[in-house]
Amino acid sequence: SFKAGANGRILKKHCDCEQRCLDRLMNDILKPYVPAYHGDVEKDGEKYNQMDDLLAEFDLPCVMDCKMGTRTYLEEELTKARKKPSLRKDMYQKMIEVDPTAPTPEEQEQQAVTKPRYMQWRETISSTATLGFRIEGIKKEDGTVNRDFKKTRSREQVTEAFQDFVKGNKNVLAGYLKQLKDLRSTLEISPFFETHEVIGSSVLFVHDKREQAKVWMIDFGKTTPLPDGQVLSHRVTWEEGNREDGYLWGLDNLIDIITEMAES
Ligand code: 4IP
Ligand code: ADP
Ligand code: MN
Repeated sequence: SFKAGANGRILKKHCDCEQRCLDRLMNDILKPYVPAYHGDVEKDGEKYNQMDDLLAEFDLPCVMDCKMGTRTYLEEELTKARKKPSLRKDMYQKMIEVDPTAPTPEEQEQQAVTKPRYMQWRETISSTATLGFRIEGIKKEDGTVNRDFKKTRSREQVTEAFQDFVKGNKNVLAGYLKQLKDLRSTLEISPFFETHEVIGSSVLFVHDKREQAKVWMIDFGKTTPLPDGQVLSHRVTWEEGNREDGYLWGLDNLIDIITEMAES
């Protein structure tokens, strides 16, 4: 769903929801933490959102995608699944590939699961439910990609994956720590963040051997504005209807883990 664009830009398959967020973010204090957005473009009959390539300023970048929050699906998925459950055979297959014993007898019978069931299961086998973030993938400087983090759940497992990602480099760790703390301070006072439910969005970590280390927020396909006047804490527990996403709670945990790594 991505294409290379002109002059150091990338094209991501268009989505109205993401476009609205990127437009708003360009006028928010979060702007430095989001890829610069350059509007939509059509290429080969397909519509794309055009944004800066965050890797452009790096020399053989190492990249990690951490999906933030304690919830990874929209509340409307629950409503839909109750009203008119759509049975997902593809999600059932993805589930048994990881754990053949995960489906209930009824699900085994149907060879299918609902989307919220799959998404919740993913949250609990990874660190999403217990730490408020999870590692989705890591690309090393040689270009090799590891997406095998579905069962990376404990603080120790996450720490080990981070350690491997930074190859124990303390300068890189300190760089990330400063960036994450700056991001958190900005999130805490951002008008955009206060008024949006941020689901399925990632923090992208990028460093290289020159020890440049930076973080950005990406992926706003499921980030939605709240009704007028409503705000979120992003830290309190989600209960159906309150739309809380646990984003800051997860960021607190991430900062805590990286602080411990930087000190040891
Ligand atoms: C994927 O599961 C991700 O959760 C996607 O979320 C989600 O897309 C997919 O749902 C789901 O199948 P795996 O990562 O386990 O493969 P994201 O886009 O945040 O990565 P949505 O549509 O929820 O964004 P479907 O319904 O698109 O298959
Ligand atoms: P999706 O909605 O398909 O999950 P994302 O926006 O999360 O797409 O992007 C998927 C991956 O593409 C990210 O993990 C990251 O590695 C890369 N990516 C996304 N946006 C950028 C960008 N602006 N610059 C460089 N890489 C990006
Ligand atoms: Mn994504």
